[in-house]
Amino acid sequence: MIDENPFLEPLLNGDTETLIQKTREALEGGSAPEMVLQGGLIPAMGVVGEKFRSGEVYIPEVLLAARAMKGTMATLKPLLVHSSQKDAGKVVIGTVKGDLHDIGKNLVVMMMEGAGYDVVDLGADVSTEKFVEAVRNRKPLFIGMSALLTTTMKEMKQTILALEKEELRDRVRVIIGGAPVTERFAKEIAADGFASDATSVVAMMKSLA
Ligand code: B1M
Repeated sequence: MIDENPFLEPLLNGDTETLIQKTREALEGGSAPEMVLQGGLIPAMGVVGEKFRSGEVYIPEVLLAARAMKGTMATLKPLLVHSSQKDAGKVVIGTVKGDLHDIGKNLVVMMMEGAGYDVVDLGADVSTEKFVEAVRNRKPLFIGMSALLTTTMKEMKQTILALEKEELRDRVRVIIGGAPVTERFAKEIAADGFASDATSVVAMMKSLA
């Protein structure tokens, strides 16, 4: 039951300290870090989103929740990122232009680093030009794009078209994700891969290798 989610109240209150405390308690109680994230923190964030949509909470609360989530991810990161090797290949990643949502993208980065990828994180609100420049100069195996808004998903297609125009498309595998993104959309824009969550992203990348 989501009401029993111990992370929801501190998240709604933007209370980073209590959220970290609850995270530690769950870990000490034997829950795996992946479970704490997928089964607790992410669903709680989903509830914050629902409450935002229904007008029960406003932008400042969502911002505070996002800050608390980021603080807690720093606690989880060393447990999720097991590998210090960086030999799986290079990835350039970012949240697309016009989109400031970066919590999910940061989780994806953690999982990639944990699997030994050398990740160049361009951050959020990344323009097509910046992605193209990074592919040209950094020569990654993968380019990853994240979008959380239905209005910014189109930027993914723009970037793929720009890579084609610059004759760089064949040099890199394009992978995409984010809450409104689907497998079907990925096919429509001719991306190479799609993952619905951070835990499946690495398996998807390996399947493309
Ligand atoms: Co925004 N927001 N927000 N918001 N926000 C959503 C996305 C929304 C669904 C809320 C709602 O209405 N219920 C809605 C979008 C509606 C739509 O487009 N149809 C929305 C809106 C409308 C907005 C604003 C327009 C609000 C306004 O200003 N009126 C505004 C836009 C700002 C902008 O970007 N230009 C806005 C602003 C914000 C904050 C800044 C306050 C904050 C973001 C803070 C930050 O990220 N630094 C925020 C937040 C926190 C959310 C919600 C509540 C939570 C998002 C989140 O972090 N989820 C969100 C509601 C929701 O999603 N339920 C909402 C947790 C995260 C772990 O999941 O990001 O899905 P997610 O990532 C997953 C997967 O998607 C996947 O793996 C991740 C981990 O499992 N994944 C990938 C993600 N990227 C991937 C890439 C991959 C592979 C997998 O390969 C490369």
